[in-house]
Amino acid sequence: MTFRFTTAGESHGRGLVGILEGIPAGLPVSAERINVELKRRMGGYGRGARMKIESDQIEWLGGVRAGETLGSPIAMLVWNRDWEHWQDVMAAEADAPGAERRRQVTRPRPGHADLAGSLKYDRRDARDILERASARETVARVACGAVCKLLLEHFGVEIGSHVVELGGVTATYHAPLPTPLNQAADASLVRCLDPEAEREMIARIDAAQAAGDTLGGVVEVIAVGLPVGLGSHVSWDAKLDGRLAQALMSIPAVKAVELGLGFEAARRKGSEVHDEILPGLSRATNRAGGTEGGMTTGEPLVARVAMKPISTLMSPLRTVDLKTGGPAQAQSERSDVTAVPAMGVIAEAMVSLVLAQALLEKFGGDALSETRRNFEGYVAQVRARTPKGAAS
Ligand code: EPS
Repeated sequence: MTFRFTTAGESHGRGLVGILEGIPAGLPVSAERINVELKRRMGGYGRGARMKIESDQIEWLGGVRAGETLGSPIAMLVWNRDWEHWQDVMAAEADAPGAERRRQVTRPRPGHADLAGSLKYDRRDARDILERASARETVARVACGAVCKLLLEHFGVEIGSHVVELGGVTATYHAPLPTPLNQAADASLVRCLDPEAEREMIARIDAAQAAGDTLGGVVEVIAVGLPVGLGSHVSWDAKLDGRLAQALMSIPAVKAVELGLGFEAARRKGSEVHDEILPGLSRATNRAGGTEGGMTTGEPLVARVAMKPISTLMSPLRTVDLKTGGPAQAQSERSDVTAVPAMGVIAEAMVSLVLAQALLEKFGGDALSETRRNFEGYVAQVRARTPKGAAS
């Protein structure tokens, strides 16, 4: 079964839909478990008023019966509560009562999809672009990712994240990280493990808000419990590191992704980069961040994801009014000061989607029981290759 997922929906439209295909039959799922992830995504200090309006929860539309997946496409719907206030602006039918192009956007925001999208799609009103480019779309990604998380959990894989930088403040943290990681990170208003850095991050968010400005930051995503050999070295598009980078870079406002040492690896000598192999086939270090040759090594997968500051500024930058061609101030609408803590939850979802796909490629299975048999056979095969007398 081909694994794929897609989303539909606009930020202030009726709602968002996620469709996920290729999950084997027999996986226990519940709306409650999916909604936990949606709630985590809504949080974080620095979010705007929109999150006070929404209360994201899924409704199953297909693919699930009596608490188990059916092997058919899983469809989930999340209503936009804010749609109530936007019904006329966002009406789908030309002759819908009150349908009109109110709240047009003709002053594109530097950094947003407004300008390139308006020119490419030949739209006079950039709202036709920004409604879909909005990070609201990630609700549906997180819902699909949450199903994948449940699948991965079934195979002993756990995924978490924490904020390591926000608004130029860098957190200090030491290995081993707390387990479960998300329990510790979610207890912080900015999902940061360093209380001193957390205080400074919050102060900078307050200052940015007062100045009508926005802040970016960096999140670290960690997946533990992975078997060796997900992904492949054989072709460019099979390489897991490349697939992770693509998935993470597709998150709105993300500008860079690092695995393991990332850019730092380019500055060091080989002897200070590569992870020596010890008896039992474990590693002395994990500077690679859990992949070699486009495959998992069995060590924790560690990805860092950098997000630029949100491009809706309350103290707007210079732009051009597309209606007149003259200089103008960019559109400023209600928005977030920062969404870095939420981005961590979205990054977890994207990593879950990539890892679930790679796991199902390796082990197949129309039913979860079949996937498990194949998984256990492979794990036993790898274990048998561990040199005798070595630690397991
Ligand atoms: C967003 C602008 C804000 C954010 C939104 C992303 O929404 P609004 O324009 O309605 O205030 O809150 O994020 C979400 C709604 C969400 O669910 O994450 C943007 O322009 O990208």
